[in-house]
Formats: sequence, C-alpha cells, structure tokens
Amino acid sequence: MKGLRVAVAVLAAGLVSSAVPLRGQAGYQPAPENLAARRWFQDARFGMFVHWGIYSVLGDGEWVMNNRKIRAAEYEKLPAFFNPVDFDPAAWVALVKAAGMKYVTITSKHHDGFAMFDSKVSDWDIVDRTPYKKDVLKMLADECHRQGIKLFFYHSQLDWHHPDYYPRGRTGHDTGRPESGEWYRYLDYMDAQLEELLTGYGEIGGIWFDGWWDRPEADWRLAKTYALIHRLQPAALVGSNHHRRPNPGEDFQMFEKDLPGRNTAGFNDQSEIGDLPLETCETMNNAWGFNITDRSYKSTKDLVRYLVRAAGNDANFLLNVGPMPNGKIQPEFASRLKEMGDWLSRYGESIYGTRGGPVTPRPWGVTTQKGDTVYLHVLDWPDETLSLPKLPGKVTAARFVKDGSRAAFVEDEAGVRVKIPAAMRDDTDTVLALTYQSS
Ligand code: FHN
Repeated sequence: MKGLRVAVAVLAAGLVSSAVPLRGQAGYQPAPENLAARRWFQDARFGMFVHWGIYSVLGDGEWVMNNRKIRAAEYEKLPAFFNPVDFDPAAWVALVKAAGMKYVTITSKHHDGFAMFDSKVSDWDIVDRTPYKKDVLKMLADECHRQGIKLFFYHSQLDWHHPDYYPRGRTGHDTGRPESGEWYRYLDYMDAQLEELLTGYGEIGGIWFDGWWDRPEADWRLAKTYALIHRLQPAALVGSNHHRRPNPGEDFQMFEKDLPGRNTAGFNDQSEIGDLPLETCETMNNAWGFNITDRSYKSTKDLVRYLVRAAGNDANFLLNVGPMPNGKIQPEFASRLKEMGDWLSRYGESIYGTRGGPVTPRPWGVTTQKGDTVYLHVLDWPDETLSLPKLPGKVTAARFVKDGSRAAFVEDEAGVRVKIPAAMRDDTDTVLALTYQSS
C-alpha cells in the first residue's frame, strides 16, 4: 500500500513536471567567451536603449497600437508613412560615444511585431513595407562594428500583430485578429527571426527579451530559444525583462525604471536580485518610443546621479532614446547625452570598470571599487566630515577626483573619516578616490 502511494506520488510528480513549462535552459553552462562578455558588460556600465519603430510616426509612444485600440489591419497603414530619410547611423554612434556609452540596445521588434530588419520569414518588416526599404539594423550594426560599440537587440516575445500569437495574453485584445492561432508556430517564427538576427548582423552583444510577462503561464519554450542563441553566438548575452529572478540560460538580470532591489515604478515586484551582471533601464522623459508631447525631461544632473547610483548598486545603466520618424534623435535627448559624456570624461575612472563598492548604498550616496581604490560618490552630504565603516585594507591616500587634490582623512578602529570642505562639494556628485593597502 505504501509502495503504491509512493508510485502514485512519483507518477504525479512526473506528470506535473512535464505539464509545467520549464523556465529556462536547464543545465546551461556559459561558454568561456560568454563569461568574458559578462565581464566586459559589467565594465561598460553605460549603454543606450533605443525604442524605434513605425509607431514613432504617431508620436504617441510604442504602446499606441494597444492604447488606442488600433486594429492590426489599420496599423498596417502605418509603415507607408515611415521614411527615416535623415537616419545617419554614423551620427547616432558618434552620439553614443560622446555620451560615454559603450553599447546600444535597439528594438529589433517591439510589441507591434514589426521587424526593423529585413526578415525573410515575414514581410511585416521595414524593407518590405516602408518607402525607406532599408535595413536600419544592418546599417547600425555595421557602424557599431566600425566604431567599436557593441550592439544588442531588444526582441519582444509578445506580438500584437502575428495571428499565431494565440491564446492572447494580458494585452493586445483589440487588434481584430481571428480568435485562433497556433502557439508553437508563433514560437518557431520567433526563433527563425532570432536566427536571422544572430547570423546576419555580425557579432551581437546579446538579446534583450521583453514581453514574457504578457503570458506568464504559457510554455515559451525558453530552453530551445536560449540554446539556439547560445549555439549561434556563445558570447551573446541573454537577458529577459520578465521582472523575476533570472532563469537558467540567462546571462544578465535587468530591472525596469528602478535600481536593483527597488520597486518604486511597480515593474519589479517579484525581482529578487540574482548573481548575474545587473542592468537598469530608464527613460529620459516618460516615454520609451517617440512621444511628441512628453516634456518631462529629466535633468542631466539627475541622469548622472542615476548612473552613479546604478554603478554603486553594481548595475549598468541603459538610458533610453526614442528617435523620431525622420531618423533623428531629438535635441533635448542629444544635449543631455553630451553633457553626461562631459561628466564621464572627468569622472569616468570612478564608473567604468568598477563594481559596487565595499560600503553598501547609503542615504548620502554610494561607493564603487576598482582594484584597491574605493570611490566615494557623495550625492547628498551637508557636513564637513563623512564617516565610513572600515574598508578592506588600511587607507593610504585620498584625493578629490575633480582636481586630484588631496583629501584629509583619519582612520582608526571605528573606520575612516574623510573631510569634505564646502568648497570641494559638487552639486551633482562629489567624487573621492581612497586607495588602500590590502592586508
Ligand atoms: O512594454 C514594454 C515597454 O514598451 C518598454 O519596452 C519597456 C522597456 O523596459 N518594457 C516593457 C514593459 O515592461
């Protein structure tokens, strides 16, 4: 009797485990080049996010199809108006570099399903449907490779246009598509497009998935998709914006509109921090895709401080632009990016190649670390003496990164106290470098 119960339990467990979709690529062992790419990614610290698609024509963000209940057949009129004759990939990449960014993550396909590249498995793409007829991803990839910038593709798993994206998820219910479809045929299509992206655009930094959250209960066949990517380009990093702890087969963890572990924007309610490289993304106003009336631009100071806080939390900062339908990046974004680049040209040593520092984020600011140097990023500190707990070794020197001048400090059993005279304080970030001797 007991034996039977055990057998039934084992059988039931087997049935359950085969019915519950596997989340990820079980047993995944990252290749050595993948591990090297993760280190590169962490060293890079700052990237440009680009949300660009036919929705930019309407100047109302990338969710316009869903928000305005535009049917798929109506939305199909849009590509005819998308003609980015002023798109200049060399100028984009020059701006990326001027901003001090090291990589670009651009939408190959957003939720509207429209491929911004020359797909052979669909004609719902930029080459087949727009008067522009050119593959902007190829143009950008070539330019990124020329100028030494890594290119990642944002790829939406959710699709408001493809008929086989069925059963529908939480969104895209007003698109007028027939209430039928073949889910696994949709996944085959998605894998085929990913294969195109990983074979036709040179070396790719990685794939940034989004949209899993539309159907959390579905079998996304992640194991197959992740294995495909890792087979085609072992160094390419896989990440997914599912707002959860990473699944096997993912190489970095992302947070949306919040620092790791925070949830002020409501996206990261289930995001526990795992042990992969981290990234947080944010908009410059409130929109990802071009929004013509969104004037809520963040100041350069706030954007720099976000970058600093991200680095202090051991995370990259992926800062978004939503280019206009003519192919240009609007001046409000460009000017802020250049100002961030100016700041980084002075303080970059405290950001690039660093990891989160030994003192965890505090109300006054954060720390970063590179080798035996700890950088203090003092963001809000009104007093003269800042007290720190003990660092991993005896402090031998302290300097203000601004001008290299020495900072006075005292070290005892309790820790280190550093003097920050009012004249040395910087409204954006007072950066000090403390060098210690490892014991
Ligand atoms: O729905 C998308 C949104 O349009 C945008 O792409 C952001 C970027 O992180 N992610 C989604 C929401 O989680």
